Amino acid sequence: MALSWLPTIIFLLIFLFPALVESAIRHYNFTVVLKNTTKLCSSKSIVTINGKFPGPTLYAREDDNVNVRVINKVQYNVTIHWHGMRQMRTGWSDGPAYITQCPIQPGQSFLYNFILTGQRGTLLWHAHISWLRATIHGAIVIWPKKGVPYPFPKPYKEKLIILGEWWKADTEAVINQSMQTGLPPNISDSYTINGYPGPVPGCTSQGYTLHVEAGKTYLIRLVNAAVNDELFLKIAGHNLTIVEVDASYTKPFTTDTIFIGPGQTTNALLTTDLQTTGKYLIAVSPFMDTIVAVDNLTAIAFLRYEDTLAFPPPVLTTTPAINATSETSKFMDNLRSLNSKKYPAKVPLTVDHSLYLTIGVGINSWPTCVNGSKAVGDINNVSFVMPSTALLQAHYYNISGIFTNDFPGNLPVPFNYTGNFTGGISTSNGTRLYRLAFNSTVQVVLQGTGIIAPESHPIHLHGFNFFAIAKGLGNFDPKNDPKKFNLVDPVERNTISVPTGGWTAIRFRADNPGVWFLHCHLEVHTSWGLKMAFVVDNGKSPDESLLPPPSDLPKC
Ligand SMILES: *[C@@H]1O[C@H](CO)[C@@H](O)[C@H](O)[C@H]1NC(C)=O
Ligand SMILES: *[C@@H]1O[C@H](CO)[C@@H](O)[C@H](O)[C@H]1NC(C)=O
Ligand SMILES: *[C@@H]1O[C@H](CO)[C@@H](O)[C@H](O)[C@H]1NC(C)=O
Ligand SMILES: *[C@@H]1O[C@H](CO)[C@@H](O)[C@H](O)[C@H]1NC(C)=O
Ligand SMILES: *[C@@H]1O[C@H](CO)[C@@H](O)[C@H](O)[C@H]1NC(C)=O
Ligand SMILES: *[C@@H]1O[C@H](CO)[C@@H](O)[C@H](O)[C@H]1NC(C)=O
Ligand SMILES: *[C@@H]1O[C@H](CO)[C@@H](O)[C@H](O)[C@H]1NC(C)=O
Ligand SMILES: *[C@@H]1O[C@H](CO)[C@@H](O)[C@H](O)[C@H]1NC(C)=O
Ligand SMILES: *[C@@H]1O[C@H](CO)[C@@H](O)[C@H](O)[C@H]1NC(C)=O
Ligand SMILES: *[C@@H]1O[C@H](CO)[C@@H](O)[C@H](O)[C@H]1NC(C)=O
Ligand SMILES: *[C@@H]1O[C@H](CO)[C@@H](O)[C@H](O)[C@H]1NC(C)=O
Ligand SMILES: *[C@@H]1O[C@H](CO)[C@@H](O)[C@H](O)[C@H]1NC(C)=O
Ligand SMILES: [Cu+2]
Repeated sequence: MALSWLPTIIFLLIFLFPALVESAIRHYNFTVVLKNTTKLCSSKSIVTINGKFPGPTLYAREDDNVNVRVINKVQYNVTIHWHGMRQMRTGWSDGPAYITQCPIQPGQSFLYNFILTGQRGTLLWHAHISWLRATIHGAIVIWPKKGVPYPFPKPYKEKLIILGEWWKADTEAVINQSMQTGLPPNISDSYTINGYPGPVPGCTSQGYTLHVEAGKTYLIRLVNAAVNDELFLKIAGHNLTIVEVDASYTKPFTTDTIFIGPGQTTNALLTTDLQTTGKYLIAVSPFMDTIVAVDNLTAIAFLRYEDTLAFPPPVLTTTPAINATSETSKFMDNLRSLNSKKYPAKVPLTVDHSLYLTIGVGINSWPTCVNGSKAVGDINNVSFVMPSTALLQAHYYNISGIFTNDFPGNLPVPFNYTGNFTGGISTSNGTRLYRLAFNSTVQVVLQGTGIIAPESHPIHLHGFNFFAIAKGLGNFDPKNDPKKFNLVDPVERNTISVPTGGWTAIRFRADNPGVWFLHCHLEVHTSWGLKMAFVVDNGKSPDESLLPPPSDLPKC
C-alpha cells in the first residue's frame, strides 16, 4: 500500500529528467606507465596506458558524459586526444599539446570531461604530443542510446581490430633524430594487429586470431592507429560490408579490401559461411603511390572458425599492390552518407568562408642539419610553429603575442601545384590562425602539391565532422570542378585522404567555439609543420560559448 505511488514518481522523474535514463557518467582512470612488452617480441620498455598495448577500450553510449582522469607517471610530457569527439564547447578536453592545453607533466594529472552529444560509432583516443601516440592509443566504442537499433542488421557479436606501427627503437629517438638531421625519420619495423607485430625478422609472435562461429554476422570495428602509413586490410575468402566510417553511418557497400588512413575508423559487417571450418589469412599492407620510403612489410593475423582442426592449412589472399591507387579511389568513391530521415546529411549548402589550402612538403635551408637543409611541411606555404603556451588559453584570456589571426585563406601566388615545380622550395613560418564567426559555413579545398614529391595526405580536423563533397587529380578547377560537388549524400568524417597529386573539397559548419587543429595525420608531416588551426568565436548566448577552463588545466 505504502508503495503504490512509487510508479508515478518514477514516471515523473523519467518524464522530467529524460537524461536520467538516457545517459550516464562514465568514469575512467588512465595511468601513463612504462611497460616491458613481450607481445612485441622484445623486453624494450614502451610508454603505455595502464600497462596495455593497445590501451584500454573506452566504452560509452551516445549522450554519455565521459570523465577520464589521466595520471602521468612517466618521464615524458603527455596529453590525450579523443579523436573524432566533437567536444562541443569543451575544447579544453580535446588534447593536442600547445593547441588546446599545456602538457600533463611528469607527476601531474588532468581530468578530461566531455559529453558524447549526438555521436555513436567507433573512434580512437591517442596521445597528441610528439610521437607518443605510437604506443599510447586505443579504441572508443560509442553504442547508440539504449533501445535505439543500428541502421543495419543486428550483429551477433562485435570485434575490435586496432592497427598500429612498431619500431624496435624508441620512437622519441626516431623523431628526435629526424628533427636534428633534417632527414626523413627511420621507417617502422612492423605493423601491428591488436598489438601483435609481424611477422618481423628474428622475432616470433603468436599473432592475433579472430575467433568466429559459422553462419553469423559480426561487426568489425577497425581502427588505424599507425603513425605514418595508410593501410589496406583484406580477409581471405570473405567480403566486408562497410556501414560506418569515423562514427558516421554510411550507405552499406560490399568490398574485399578496406583502405584506411591513420586516424580513421571503419565499421564493417562480416558474415561467416554457414558450414565452414578453417583458418583464413587477415593481411594488412601499406599504400604508397609515390617515391617516399615506407615500411612495406605485410602484417598478418588469422580468422579462425570454431571446431577447426589444430593445424589447418590457412586459406591465403593476395594484398593490393603498394601503389594500388585505383583501389583507394574506388573505396573512397563508394563511401556515401546514409542520409536517412533519422540520420540526415546536413551538408552546408551555402559558403561563408571559401578557403584554398595547399598541403605539402618542402625544404628549408638550415645550417645545423645534414646537407645544410631540413624537410618541412606546410599549408599555404606556412610551416606552423608550435607556441610555448596553449593557443586556447591565449584565445580565452586574450593573451597577445602568442598567435596571429592572419592565416592566408588562399595562396598569394598561385602555381601549377601538381605539375613540374619551378619556384622556390622553401616555406615561410608562423603561428597563424584562421578566424571564423560562430556558426559560419566553411568550404576548404585541400590541394596536394608536388614540390618535393606528390603524396597522399590524410588530413584531420578537430572539433568538427566535415563532408567530403568532391575529389580529383591535378589542380582544382574553380570553374568546372564545383559542378561535381555532391551536396546530397557525401561521406561525413573527421579525417580524409587527399589523393596524391590531387585535391579534396570539404565543407563544415563552425558551430563549436574554440581553437581547432587541422593537420596531416602522418605524424612525420605534422612534426615537420603541416598543420594550422581555426579559431571559432563564441556565439551570442552562453550556450553558444566556450565553457570556462577546468581548474586542473595544466600550466606551461
Ligand atoms: C580514479 O582515480 C581517482 C584519483 O586517483 C580515484 O579517486 C578514483 O576512485 C579512481 N576511480 C576509479 C573508477 O578507479
Ligand atoms: C624493461 O626491461 C629492461 C631490460 O630487461 C630493463 O632494463 C628495464 O628496467 C625494464 N623496464 C621496466 C619499466 O620494467
Ligand atoms: C628527444 O629530444 C628531447 C629534446 O631535445 C630530449 O629532451 C629527449 O631526451 C630526447 N629523447 C630521446 C628518447 O632521444
Ligand atoms: C636509424 O637508422 C639508421 C640506419 O639504419 C641507424 O644508424 C640509426 O641508429 C637509426 N636511428 C634510430 C633513432 O634508431
Ligand atoms: C565478394 O563480392 C564480390 C562482388 O560482389 C563477389 O564477386 C565475390 O564472389 C564475393 N566473395 C565472397 C567470398 O563472397
Ligand atoms: C621494401 O622496402 C625495402 C627497404 O626500403 C626495399 O629494399 C625492398 O625492395 C622493398 N620491397 C618491396 C617488395 O617493395
Ligand atoms: C606500381 O609499381 C610497379 C612496380 O614498381 C609498376 O610496375 C607499376 O606500373 C605501378 N603501378 C601503378 C598503377 O603506378
Ligand atoms: C600543370 O602541369 C601539368 C604537368 O606538367 C600539365 O599537364 C598541366 O597542363 C599544367 N596545368 C596548368 C594549369 O598549367
Ligand atoms: C617533369 O619534368 C621531368 C623532366 O623534364 C619529366 O620527365 C616529367 O614527366 C615532368 N613531370 C610532369 C608531371 O610534368
Ligand atoms: C621562422 O622564420 C624565421 C625568419 O625566416 C627564422 O628566423 C626562424 O628560424 C624560423 N623558425 C623556424 C622554427 O623555422
Ligand atoms: C546555425 O545556422 C543554421 C542555418 O542558418 C541554423 O539553422 C542554426 O539554428 C544555427 N545554429 C545555431 C546554434 O545558431
Ligand atoms: C614539458 O612541458 C613543459 C610545459 O610546457 C615544458 O616547460 C617542458 O620543457 C616540457 N618538457 C619536455 C621534456 O619537453
Ligand atoms: Cu601528410
